[in-house]
Amino acid sequence: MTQQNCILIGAPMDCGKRRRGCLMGPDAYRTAGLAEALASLGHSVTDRGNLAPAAHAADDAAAHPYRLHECIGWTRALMAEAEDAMDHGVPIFLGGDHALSLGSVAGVTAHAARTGRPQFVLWLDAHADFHTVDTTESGNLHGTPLAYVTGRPGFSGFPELTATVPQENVCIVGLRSVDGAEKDALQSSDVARHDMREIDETGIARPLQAFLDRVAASGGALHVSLDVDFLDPAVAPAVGTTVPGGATVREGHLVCEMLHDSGLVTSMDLVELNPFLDERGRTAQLMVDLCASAMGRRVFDRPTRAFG
Ligand code: 5AB
Ligand code: MN
Ligand code: MN
Ligand code: MN
Repeated sequence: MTQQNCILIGAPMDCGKRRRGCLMGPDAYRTAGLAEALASLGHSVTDRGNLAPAAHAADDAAAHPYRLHECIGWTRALMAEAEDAMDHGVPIFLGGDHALSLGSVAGVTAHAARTGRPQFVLWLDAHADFHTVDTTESGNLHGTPLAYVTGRPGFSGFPELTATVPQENVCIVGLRSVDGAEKDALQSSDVARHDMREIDETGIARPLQAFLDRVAASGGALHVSLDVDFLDPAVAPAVGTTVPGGATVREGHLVCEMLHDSGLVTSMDLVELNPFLDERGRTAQLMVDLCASAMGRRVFDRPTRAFG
C-alpha cells in the first residue's frame, strides 16, 4: 500500500446553517481516533489543528442568506490552506458543516489548475448542494458549495475563482432530497447524479466504478466530499438534515474501499457531523472508520485463492 502524508485540517464552522453543533466536529474526529487509525495503516499524519475564518464583515443574524460574511471568511481561509496542503500530502478537512467545501474544493481546484491536472469531485450526499445564493430558499449556505465550485453565478462577495470544476467532472451519489431549483439546474447540467433508487436497483459499485474509470483515464485529481447524511440516519444519527433511506454501513465502506483501491483520491472532506446530536460517539466513529477504509483499511491483504 502506498504510504501517504495525511494532513488533518480542522474547520470548526457552523455558519452554513442555523442548527448549531458542527463546530465540535473536528474534535469529535480526533477523540474518535482518526489520526491513530490513519497512522496504524502506515501513513504519516500531520494534524494542522483548527483554522479560523479570514477577517470578514459582521453578519446580521436575521439576514438572508444566513451568516454570508462568515462563510466568505471561512472560504478564504480554507482556499489558501487547501491549495498549500496539496503540495504536502492528502488533506483531510474535518468539518464543520458543508459550507466548508466552498473553500476546500475551490482551493484544491486552484492547485490542480496550477499543476496542470483536471479536478474531479465525488459528492456523497443525500442533497445536491447545487443552490446559488440567489436560489437557496432556506438561506443556508451549506446547500451551495457545488454551485460555487462549478462556477454558477450568484456568489458575489466570495473569492473570484481562478479555476472551476467542469460539470462533467462532478459525480453525486446518494441523492434523495433535491429542491426544485436544484433539480432544474442539475437536469440541464452535465453533472453525473445517482439517486438512492438507482443505487437500490444497480448497487453502488457500478456507478462509482464508471466515474472512477473516467477520473483514471484523464489522470485527474479526485476530491471526495463525504456528508454524514449520505448515510442512513439509523446508522449515522449525528446530523441536522436527516433524510431516511440513505446508504448502509456496508455501502459506505464499499465506496471507500473502492476509492482506496483506485489510488485516485487526492483530498477529502468529512462534513456535517454534529456531535451534539450523536449517540455515544457512534456517528463520529463510523466516519473515522469510513475514512480509514478510504485510506486502505481492509480485512485481508488478498482474496482467498480460488479452489478447484
Ligand atoms: B447539506 C436544502 N436543500 O438548501 C437547503 O446537508 C438542504 O450540506 C441543504 O447537504 C442541505 O436548505 C445541505 C433543503
Ligand atoms: Mn506549505
Ligand atoms: Mn446533505
Ligand atoms: Mn451536503
